[in-house]
Amino acid sequence: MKLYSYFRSSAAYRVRIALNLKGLAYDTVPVHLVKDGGHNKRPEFRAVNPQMRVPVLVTDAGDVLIQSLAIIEYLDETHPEPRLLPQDTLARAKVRALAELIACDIHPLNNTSPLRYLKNQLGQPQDAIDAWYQHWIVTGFEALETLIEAAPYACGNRVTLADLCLVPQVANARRLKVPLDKFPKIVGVDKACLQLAAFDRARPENQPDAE
Ligand SMILES: N[C@@H](CCC(=O)N[C@@H](CS)C(=O)NCC(=O)O)C(=O)O
Repeated sequence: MKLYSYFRSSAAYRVRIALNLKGLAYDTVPVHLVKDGGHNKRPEFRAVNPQMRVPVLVTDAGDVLIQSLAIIEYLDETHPEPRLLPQDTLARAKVRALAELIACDIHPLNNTSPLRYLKNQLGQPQDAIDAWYQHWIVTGFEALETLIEAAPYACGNRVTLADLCLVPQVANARRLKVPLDKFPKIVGVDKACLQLAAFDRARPENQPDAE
């Protein structure tokens, strides 16, 4: 398999963890999201993903999959061990809710395109953009801190899709120096996950395109 990725992309980070947990080998195709206004905007990448975002997973059969949550669910259905979404319907809804809280409600507000728009089209200064970034992480984390179990993972004693979303979002928060002392459960889940080799190997600094 082939994963179009960028070392700092938290959406790609989620998929890297899933692939590692399931023991699936893949080649990384780095797509630099910053250099020259973003190599993701080049026609050759647009031909792969018209949305011009990473991650993109190309399966061994040549199928092209986009959107990290859809990719992870595909991997979970095709390679069920270890299961990232519980079989129990109610438990599965709870895991998806936490994953979506991060992937749909926090992450899009911190993404490269909206941040660039704030800067270039709306003329916002960097300190206002950083305040925006921090605000949406803190607001989301306040809810997440209440909802997660931290026992030791977000939804109990098994790693789930919720953890695959939480760890990359914490990495973003740390990079932007968001204070995390109000969120001991989130910090605890992050620590427990990063002790697992699959999470550690997926970290931005351990990627072939890391800078
Ligand atoms: N909802 C998408 C988000 C994908 C996404 O926005 N990826 C970011 C990197 S984390 C990206 O490629 N950004 C490029 C841009 O915004 O121009 C997913 O979960 O895969």
